[in-house]
Parts: sequence; structure tokens; C-alpha cells
Amino acid sequence: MKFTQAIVRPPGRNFASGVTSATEGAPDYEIALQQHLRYCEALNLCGLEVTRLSVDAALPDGTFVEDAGIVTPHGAIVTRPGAPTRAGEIDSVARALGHFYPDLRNIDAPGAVDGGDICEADGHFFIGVSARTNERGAKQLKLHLESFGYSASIVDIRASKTLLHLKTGIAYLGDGVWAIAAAVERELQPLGRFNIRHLISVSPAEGYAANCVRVNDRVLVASGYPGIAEALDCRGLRPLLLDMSEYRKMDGGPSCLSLRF
Ligand code: CIR
Repeated sequence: MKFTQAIVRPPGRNFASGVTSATEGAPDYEIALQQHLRYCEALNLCGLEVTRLSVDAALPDGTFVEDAGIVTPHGAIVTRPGAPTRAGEIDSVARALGHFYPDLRNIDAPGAVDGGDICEADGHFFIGVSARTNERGAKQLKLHLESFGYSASIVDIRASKTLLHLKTGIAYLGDGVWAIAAAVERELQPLGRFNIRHLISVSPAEGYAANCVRVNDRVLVASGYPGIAEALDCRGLRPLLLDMSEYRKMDGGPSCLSLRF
């Protein structure tokens, strides 16, 4: 799928007050801002026009815009994020998406969906049920996606100790290539619908980098993880390395920082 647009939101000064399970210390706001700039430049380099939402002091996790929307060529859905502190993120995302998608769909309470739980592979959507996405939300989303003409299946990852979201440990990179964190390969084995032609098994030491994202002819991947960068290169998937250190401290990776369409 050729992307031409992206929506992002730079981190705010209160970025460090967001939700996190990481124990690496608080992120540095100035460094996070610089890393976000580089991230936007990378999207430009991939050919995308970038819409920047304004920072809202009430939304420390607002930079992780991926969780607030699901965007497809046939329609878009505004989510209802599972963390109560993130509820306020959707209004501005809905306004921005509304410019491109006049007929936006929604997830209604008590359904909850985080975009990080949605992994699309050649028109099939895997929907993770996690600590953030509940069954009600997953079912609503499945119906929306089916009404757009896609297929979808629900994957329960609640037993996983390492996956915040489905895409924390897995990425579909197109042409049958998947990057999957070795630590979660076994948990994801029941996903019979994965058409894995080429598996990039991401070593436990590099597990964080499994959250990478194909953007046109490049793959945005965190820098500092040479194994996955080399594996991507070997498959002809050109990695575009980004320093994500401050986002890692807040449980976010390259996919989380944008909505791409
Ligand atoms: C959160 O816990 O909600 C944020 N600190 C991180 C969200 C990361 N989003 C994603 O993986 N799609």
C-alpha cells in the first residue's frame, strides 16, 4: 500500500507523565522532541506529507497517535483507547482524520481499542485483545473492517507478559515478510492465518526493535539493533534507522508515533 499522508503529534513537556511499564528512567523532553523531528523527516523522506496535531498538556501519551485511529484505504475508525488517561486523545485525531475520511466510524463504550493492537497483512486485520483492547471493542472493529471489505480475526494476547500491544512484538512488512520477537513466537503460533513466507525472528536482546514499520519502500526501525537491521537489508527491505531511546522509555516504538495512509 502506497502511503501519502501521516498524522503525528509531537510530545509535550509532560511526556514523562504518560503510562509506562519501562524501568529505564524518565524520558528527556528535549531529546524526545529532536527524535520526533527526525521521525517526521523520515516520513517525508518516504514520500509522506505530515500533518502535525497540536500538543495538549492534558495528554501526556498523545504523541502515540497510532492508538487513536485505524486507517485503511476504504475507511477509518476512531478508537476508544483502553487507558482512561488517554480518552481525550481522540477528538483532535477525529478532526484531522475527518479531512481525509468524511465518513468516520467509532468504537462505542464499553468497547475499547488501541491502534497498536491492530496488525494489517495484505487486507487481513489481526486484532489483539490485550490489556487495552477488549473483546467488545475488537468485535466492533471487526464489523467495521468487514463492512469496508476486509477480513479480520481476533487474537487473544492477554496471557503474554511481554506484549503491551499486538504490534509490540510483531510487524508485517509486506511480501510475506514478518518480523516477530522470538520471545513471543510461541504465544503467536496459534495465529494460523499468518502467511509467513519469510520470518525475521528478532532475538530477545533486540525484542524492542520488532516494532518496526514498513513505509513505502523503507522500514522505520529503531537504531541500535544491528541484527534486525541486517536481516531487513538481506531481504532487500531498506531499514531507515531512528533513535527511539526516549520513546522506548514510555513503551512506544516507531509504529506508535504516526497514523499512515
Ligand atoms: C501507553 O502505555 O499507552 C503509552 N505510553 C505507549 C503506547 C504505545 N503505543 C503503541 O504501541 N501503539
